[in-house]
Amino acid sequence: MTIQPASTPDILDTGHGNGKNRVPSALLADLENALVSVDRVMAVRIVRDSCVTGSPFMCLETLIVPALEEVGRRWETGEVALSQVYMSGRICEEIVDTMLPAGDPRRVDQPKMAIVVLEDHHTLGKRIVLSVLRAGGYEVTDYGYGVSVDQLVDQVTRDNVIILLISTLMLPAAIRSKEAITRIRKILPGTKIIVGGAPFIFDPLLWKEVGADAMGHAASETLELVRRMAAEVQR
Ligand code: B12
Repeated sequence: MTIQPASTPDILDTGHGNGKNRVPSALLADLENALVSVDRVMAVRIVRDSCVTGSPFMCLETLIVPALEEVGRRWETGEVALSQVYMSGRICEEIVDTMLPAGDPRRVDQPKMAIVVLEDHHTLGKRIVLSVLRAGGYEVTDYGYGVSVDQLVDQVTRDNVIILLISTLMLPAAIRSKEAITRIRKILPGTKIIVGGAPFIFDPLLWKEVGADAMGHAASETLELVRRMAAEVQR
């Protein structure tokens, strides 16, 4: 299947990064096309050739994330199958793995931090956020994905986590974060909790309703949020 750059202008503002980041719409369409065709080699080549300048995070948020979102939108309209969405996600995960640095052993002095995908198997957002934090010099414990509320409360308490990042892509999981946050606050009242993922973007008040301290729209906001939270807990 070939994806046409459906009546888009030559340059797209993807909406990520305050409108500063613009990529050619043809490039996005090429990447979408490679993803739904499960053409891993082509997808890697497109990203590699178009991301030679600038930071890898910029590339992620202006090219890879919008391309994946567009594949998802086409799934919603019945144009592509779930298997194509799945393979697109897997290919993007592999690309992200090669682009973003693994943890640096020399970490900044920081409060204990952890990240989780709560009751959800959408891992890509967490992976990107984690990479941004690690690239920014933070050591972050990765609790993985599909973690239940009970498991999360146990882990956070055991590790005495001071800054917790929760990612959810499914609305039910986002709503469940309220129970996790309430229980964690009872045991560790000083813990700062940042949430993120699609449900919090769709409903801009949801992060407050679940009791979080902050929400992040994109991985690029994460470092600033974490720095702010770290400053608050160290005050
Ligand atoms: C790819 C995808 C999948 C892949 C996931 C592959 C993987 N390994 O992650 C597969 C095919 C497996 C999948 C499965 C399902 N999916 Co799905 N999926 C998507 C899709 C198309 C893209 C998600 C994605 O990876 N985006 C790219 C990443 C990088 O973006 P992101 O997660 O939003 O993260 C960014 C920001 O949100 C932010 N961020 C994220 N987390 C955090 C956390 C913090 C602390 C901060 C600061 C920032 C932050 O930073 C990231 C980078 O900028 C979305 C559609 C969409 N528009 O989101 C549907 C979507 C999330 N899926 C959906 C559904 C329904 C499902 C299934 C139930 C389908 C099914 N019938 O089986 C299953 C359930 C899986 C499960 N149990 O969790 C729905 C959820 C609807 C809802 N209201 O709950 C969506 C919204 C599609 C839709 N509109 O119906 N899915």
